[in-house]
Amino acid sequence: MGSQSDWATMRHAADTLDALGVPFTARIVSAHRTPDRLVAFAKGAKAAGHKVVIAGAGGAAHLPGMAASMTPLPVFGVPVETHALGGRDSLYSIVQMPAGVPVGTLAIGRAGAVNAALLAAAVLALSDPALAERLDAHRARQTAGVAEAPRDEAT
Ligand code: RP5
Repeated sequence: MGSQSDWATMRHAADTLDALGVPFTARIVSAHRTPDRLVAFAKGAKAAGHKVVIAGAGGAAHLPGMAASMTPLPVFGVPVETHALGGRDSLYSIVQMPAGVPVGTLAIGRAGAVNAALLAAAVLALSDPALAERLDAHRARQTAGVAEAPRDEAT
């Protein structure tokens, strides 16, 4: 993620990966404030053993696209919600990549962070049958948790 301030959003990706038993590393890598760290991370990500990159950033959110330009790994981008523009700035900064350098762009905020983790897990599950089973179980629990009718919220 681009900043400590992104962690409130990106921790939902981390929590989801934890729940699925997917190991990960969480790092602050700013495209603007720590560009050398970004280059080192992105260029070394595959050799370091990473399989998928989830990049969350807000505002002028260049992190996912720049990371994608320097690694052959799949990159999923999470637009972090911003005070100034509600995260539309983040979304537009991440989603409209030029043809040839893809970033799989998710929804703004928590939903995007959770779904980035689920997508990353789905990619990894293609070559990990045990993880595929855990993903199926996760989906089944989610389905079972949806009530057939609404109830009044507790006050
Ligand atoms: C981006 O700027 C970060 O991804 C963050 O969402 C945003 C604001 O960063 P802070 O000023 O809160 O560190 O680079």
